[in-house]
Amino acid sequence: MLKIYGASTFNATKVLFTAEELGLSFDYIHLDFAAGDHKSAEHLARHPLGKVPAIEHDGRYLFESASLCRYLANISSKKLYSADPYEAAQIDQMIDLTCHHAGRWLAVYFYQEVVMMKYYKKEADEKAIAEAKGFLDQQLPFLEKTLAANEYLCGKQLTIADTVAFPYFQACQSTSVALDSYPAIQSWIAKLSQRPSFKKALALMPQ
Ligand SMILES: N[C@@H](CCC(=O)N[C@@H](CS)C(=O)NCC(=O)O)C(=O)O
Repeated sequence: MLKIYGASTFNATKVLFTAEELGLSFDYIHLDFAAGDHKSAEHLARHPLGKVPAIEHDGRYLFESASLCRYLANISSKKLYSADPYEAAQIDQMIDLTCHHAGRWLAVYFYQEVVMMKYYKKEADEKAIAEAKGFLDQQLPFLEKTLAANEYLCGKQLTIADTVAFPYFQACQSTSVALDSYPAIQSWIAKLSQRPSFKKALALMPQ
């Protein structure tokens, strides 16, 4: 039995998108941040920092979105991943690059322009946005070059590198991140947005 605990965030979207793409059967439990569900003793047993996403699989808990996606692929005969150590490492390096670099800076835009401005009605920190833009200007050209040469981030097949990276880009469509000079990234976003698995994942979470 697989249970996925989440909220309407891009980290939870990564796991739901991966689970849907793998065709796994699971229950989704939506935590209400406003009610403090994620800081309850019950949830702290699943995630020691009281965050989402987390999963329960056959009575055992795991957390950290990219690790969860990798775990789900591993229990699905390595679908969306690879049994070959070098290919698996290539997928892992793309996941690390998106989570620790490009995704991290896209998350700054999302936090400042969506969470702070739209949700909390506060001023965005322009210095933080300028810093994020500076790093994205260095990092997005690499992803553009990769996607101009390949259909997906790690070649011709969709992998967990895509299901982990894509939710950052999707979430940032409602921010001022400028992707005009990155046509290959834009067509990858358009293509992944249309996947039935992604639509199903989004439909699970109140937006
Ligand atoms: N690196 C973690 C980040 C988890 C995280 O920060 N989750 C946020 C939502 S995106 C959260 O639960 N925030 C609530 C809180 O920290 O109280 C992952 O990828 O799972």
